[in-house]
Amino acid sequence: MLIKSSEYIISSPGYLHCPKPDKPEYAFIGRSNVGKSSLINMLCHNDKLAKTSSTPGKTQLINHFLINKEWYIVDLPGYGFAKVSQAQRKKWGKMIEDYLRKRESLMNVFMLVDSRHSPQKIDLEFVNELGKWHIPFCIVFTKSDKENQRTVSLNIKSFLDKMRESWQFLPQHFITSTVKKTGREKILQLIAACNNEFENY
Ligand SMILES: Nc1nc2c(ncn2[C@@H]2O[C@H](COP(=O)(O)OP(=O)(O)O)[C@@H](O)[C@H]2O)c(=O)[nH]1
Ligand SMILES: [Mg+2]
Repeated sequence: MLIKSSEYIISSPGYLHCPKPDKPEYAFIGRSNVGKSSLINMLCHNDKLAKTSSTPGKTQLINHFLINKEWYIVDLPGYGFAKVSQAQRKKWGKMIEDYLRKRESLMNVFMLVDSRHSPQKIDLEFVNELGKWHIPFCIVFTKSDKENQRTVSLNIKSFLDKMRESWQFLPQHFITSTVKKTGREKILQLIAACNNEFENY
């Protein structure tokens, strides 16, 4: 898919404030610092679109970006930031759950996992929540350039093995690096296929 335009639209405090659900939408979520903004920028070939490395845990908003005037990318606030209070965490949880479960135009969630690390409890827990809520999702293993190939492969395998303990079928997964610019085409292909589905709906 060719990206002809990408623009920031709005930041919303909850799903009720989001733009009219008349376009297919793809949400990106993961721990803060996992590489969400960088990935969104790489997908759009637009380094100024999503803000990278802004103070983690600060923005608790649902950010909409309009791509090619026909579909949305949504940057969701990251989880797992240590300095966030219990109350804020709860508020985040409620906002995310409502958005994910109630947003009619949400076609797929891209759940980002840092490929430098062995499986983290917080990521596995979030994956299980997505399953419990019947949200379609893929996993994106980020920053694959930061560790050697062997470590990356091992971490990915361990994560998927952990998932197999409770999942009969595994979701599709992608391996990305915004430094080496890898994984972009495959993700855009999936989005293009889902966009077609939305049109035929
Ligand atoms: N080497 C490398 N660094 C990355 C990659 N993706 C993100 N980063 C870096 O990781 C940090 C956090 O990225 P950011 O996109 O802001 O993460 P977010 O908090 O999930 O939105 C920044 O310093 C990025 O430059 C990647 O694929 N490779
Ligand atoms: Mg970010």
